[in-house]
Amino acid sequence: MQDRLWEIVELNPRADEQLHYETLFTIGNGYLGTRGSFEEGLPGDSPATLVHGIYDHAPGMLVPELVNVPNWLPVSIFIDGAPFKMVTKTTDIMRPPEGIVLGYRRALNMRRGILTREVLFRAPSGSVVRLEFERFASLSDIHILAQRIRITAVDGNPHIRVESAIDGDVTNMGVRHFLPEVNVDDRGDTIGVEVKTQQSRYIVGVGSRLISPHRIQTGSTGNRPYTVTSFDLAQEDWVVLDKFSSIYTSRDALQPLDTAQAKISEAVAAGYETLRERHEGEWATYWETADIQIDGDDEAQRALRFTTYHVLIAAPRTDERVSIGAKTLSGMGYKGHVFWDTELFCVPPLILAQPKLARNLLMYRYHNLPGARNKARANGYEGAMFPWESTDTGEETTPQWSDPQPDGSRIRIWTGEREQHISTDITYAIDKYWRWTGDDEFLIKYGAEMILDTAVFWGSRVEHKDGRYELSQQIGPDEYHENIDNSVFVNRMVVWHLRTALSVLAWLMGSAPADAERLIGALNLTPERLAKWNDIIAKMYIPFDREQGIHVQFPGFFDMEYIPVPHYEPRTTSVQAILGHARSIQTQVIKQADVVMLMALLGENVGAPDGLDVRQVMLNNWNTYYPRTDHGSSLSPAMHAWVGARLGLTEVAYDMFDHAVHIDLNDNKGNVRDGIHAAACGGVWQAVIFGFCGLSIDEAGDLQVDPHLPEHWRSVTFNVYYRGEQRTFTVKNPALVSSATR
Ligand code: IFM
Repeated sequence: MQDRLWEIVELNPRADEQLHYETLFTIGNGYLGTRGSFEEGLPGDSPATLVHGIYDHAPGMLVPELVNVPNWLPVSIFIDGAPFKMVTKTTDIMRPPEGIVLGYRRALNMRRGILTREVLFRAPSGSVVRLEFERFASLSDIHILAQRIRITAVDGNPHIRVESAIDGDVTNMGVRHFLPEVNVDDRGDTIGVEVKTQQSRYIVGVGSRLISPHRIQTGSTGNRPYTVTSFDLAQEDWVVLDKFSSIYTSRDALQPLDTAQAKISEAVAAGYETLRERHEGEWATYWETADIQIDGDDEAQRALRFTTYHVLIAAPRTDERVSIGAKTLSGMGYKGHVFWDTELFCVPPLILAQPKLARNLLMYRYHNLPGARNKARANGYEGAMFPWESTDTGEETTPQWSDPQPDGSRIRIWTGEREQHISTDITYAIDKYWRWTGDDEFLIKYGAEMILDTAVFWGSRVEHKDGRYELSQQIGPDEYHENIDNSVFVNRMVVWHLRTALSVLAWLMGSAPADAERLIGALNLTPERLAKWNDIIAKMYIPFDREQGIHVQFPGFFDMEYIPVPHYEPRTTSVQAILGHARSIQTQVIKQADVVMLMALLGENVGAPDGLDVRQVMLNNWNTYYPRTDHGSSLSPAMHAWVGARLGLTEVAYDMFDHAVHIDLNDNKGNVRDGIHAAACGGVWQAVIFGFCGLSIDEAGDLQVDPHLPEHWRSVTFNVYYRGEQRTFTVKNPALVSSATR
């Protein structure tokens, strides 16, 4: 196993890059995510542990956000009385006033799900020590967090003091989410902190125990309980310290802190090596189906493993009432809210690689149907209208106003009201899950209800005008153009949605008639309603320019100022930022794949009027919209890679893929400190499998590949689940394909 292609390595730590690396080096297990902050802290750092489902709406905040829970990482090491810190510069390397880092290597091993750091450090006393840190969030037992620290005296005979703590005074960048009463337990070997969120009243218990071969002592300062151990190290001698922590919340235990402390006893009894072995075993099963092997492009290989790793650590393993936020559990961006990013970008890779995880995510939407029904009712519609931004309650949580701009003004945010395609995006994911897994039970019990009730919503939402159906005041994927009438993406996807709803209902009537009856009654699926759906399918307005042979993003789009986006290169920001918000919304600059997104989702089923060749129309669409798109959203490049590959435009598709797969690694958007771009991570997986490899289900229900690999990729090998069976593919370049069933 070549771990070089499984590792993200940092060799030269720079203060101005630490927030970026904290995000990249997040560890997690689908229950929580912990940013890669240093154990000893660093000025300006942003340590955070985010637990799925723990949201709070603090006083004065516009919307609820995921809560940063008490920090389990802190370990301070004192060498001959002086603290170890990441000091990288000094004028006197022999007698450094604060110590100095002589050598450093930090690596995230994605195959093993383990973060390590090695530091050679000279203390102010002159002693040189090697510090080796290792940590993981167990994938085999999601409540176990483990750290190992090995300290070696390389030169000198230092006195070492280690303080391991839990920090109960954490905030979300200054916003405090906990009630003032904090339960601090420093009585026994296993210290603990229990807090309660202010508005949502979730209880979070964090326990921790330091295992040292030397005597330990516990105590606390304020809301920070700690354990201390100290000893002398003779030259070339070393010591290993293990720290086991555990987190439970009132979402999963009646007494979170007690339960966490009991879990730590279990962890201590099992021992560090055993826990690590079990953890690595679980990772091996994840990678067996999630890993895509690219022969011929080591950098793409490593980067693709990185993006896949982040989807996997964000996906809830056992909990079907939580979902993946746009920035995973790796940062505070978008306040941990769940968008369409989950269903259209993260769920599809999981459907193929880890279908149970995909099912959990779809169940989150099922459990939140009441919120979607409330939203429809509150807006004067029928059925279920899912929120654009969702949290633990399933209610709409999109803020109506932006944070203050530099001039103090706030911008109105319309997406919560107008970006209604989310309901169809969810239906798309459910349909895909069903087709790939054949999980009829899910469809019958849960999926069909979501597909049908969101169809009821669209049936009540459309407007009947001049013999056709229209949808006014929408926001499509291109969010630069708000409140537009007849977005081709939305209108076409609604037609797809209603067709899907009708065929699901027909299937239910044949395969599960009692359930069909149940849903017909519960959702009031009268013959008139179904007839209207058919009428909408037949008469929906699909904006199309016959002369140009293109789908029109929305009527009036081409009347706006044309901006040649490719002329604005090189750039490190969006063209929208360069032109300014007010001007750019009056131009043809597109934020992200919109008509191109439609082509990704529907392929040739996007359709073309009689007499026109759909492939030619797709190519025309690409040639029209690609040069107008500024990829202001991280969701865009991967979708362009997918569609570009399907159209045989392999070179540009590779450029887009390369950009997308490095969005976080290279901080292409300059905001990775706020968290991983979940959608880009899931998007690149799809770009490779559905785009470059062209995997699809054919009319007969068989899997087919239709490769358009980048020129320098020799082959791509991957495993997918299809209808409960694992299938292995090796797609060769040029088009030499073999498939085998295991
Ligand atoms: O869902 C996306 C949207 O499409 C573009 N702006 C960011 C959101 C969250 O990633």
